[in-house]
Amino acid sequence: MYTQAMDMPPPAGEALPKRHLSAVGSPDAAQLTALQAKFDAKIDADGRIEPQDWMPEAYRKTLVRQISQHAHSEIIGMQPEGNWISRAPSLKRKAILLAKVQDEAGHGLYLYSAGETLGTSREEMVQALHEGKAKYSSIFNYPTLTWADVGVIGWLVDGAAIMNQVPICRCSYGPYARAMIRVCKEESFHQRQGFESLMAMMKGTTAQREMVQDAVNRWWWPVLAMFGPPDANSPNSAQGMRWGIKRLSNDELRQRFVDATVPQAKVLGVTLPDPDLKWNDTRQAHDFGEIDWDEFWQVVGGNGPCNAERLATHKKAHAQGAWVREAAEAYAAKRAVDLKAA
Ligand code: FAQ
Repeated sequence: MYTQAMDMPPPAGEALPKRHLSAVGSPDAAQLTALQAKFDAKIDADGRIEPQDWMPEAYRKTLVRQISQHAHSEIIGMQPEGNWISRAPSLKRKAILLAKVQDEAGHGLYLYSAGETLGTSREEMVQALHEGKAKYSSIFNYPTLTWADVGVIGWLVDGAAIMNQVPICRCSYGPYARAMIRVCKEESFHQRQGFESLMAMMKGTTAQREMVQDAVNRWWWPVLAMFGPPDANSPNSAQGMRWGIKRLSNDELRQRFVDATVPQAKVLGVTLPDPDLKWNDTRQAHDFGEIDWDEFWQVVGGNGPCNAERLATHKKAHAQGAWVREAAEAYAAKRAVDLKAA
């Protein structure tokens, strides 16, 4: 990621390095047509677009939107589970949870780096989050009421995240695709630890089993909504798929997730809270009930149970970390002077 981050277009307003000029230095109409044709051919051939390549502005903008929102989700997503680090039931569970939450921070950082290769700084991305211009996943606006919620986040939320992210390993934009490969490996560990933690509780007391079932009841529907609106109401899908950013549609991923999760729920011994959930022999897939899309849009619009708290916590932590950023900048400036003098 670091080498990719160095190989990025300069910030807005700064001169382009020479190697970019032939590709993007005020091309005339004929040059633009040729650049577009080259880009389209690469997409059609399932090639990778790299930061130094010419790309249509709309492609760049879509990637910055999706990658920055993905990064914000990883960072804000640390909060619901982070809330339980000091209350984990054993040293072993605490160590696992600490490692998992730190992994999410790492994912956020890879993703901000991938976003920066498109010419938008991390500062700009964070500012857009704070101003409410950039979204983050709806799922992180729900509270973690009991220890079982931590296991359910691992099993279902990380499970859904993997289902969505594995196809992004083949995304047409190289830095995003490569970041996803490592992220998916780590998410896979997260999913397994969540399942294992729930399994331990299911083998415990009646009260523990009830706690797991209650958490599954509360998280199941918001997890299904995580995949985004139905394909018919997904304004970004068609173009995202044409560009090879999205490989599978929101509904296809949701269906795959339901089909993969039903047998896991059986092994665990929990009931998925959907009376309409049943195997459809004709479709060779599970039918399932209607998602509450009004609730989803309320949460996406900032009115979920924890939206205000999540954003306020992020803003506070960002302000408290200002001295670290200032110290890093001062050190970098000093090193630059030292290197010049050497
Ligand atoms: N929440 O036209 P589409 C994780 C928005 S990481 C909020 O279908 P698109 C790891 C969407 O942005 C979880 N907003 O959009 C972890 C768009 O609004 P915009 C995050 C949503 O981009 C685990 C509008 O609705 N993963 O969990 C949501 O083609 C445990 C219309 O939607 C990613 O970000 C939503 N759920 O498809 C961390 C994966 N869904 O931007 C900690 C990468 C849709 O036009 C603990 N992203 N919207 O204003 C994607 O795959 C896509 O961006 C989708 C949405 C599928 C999320």
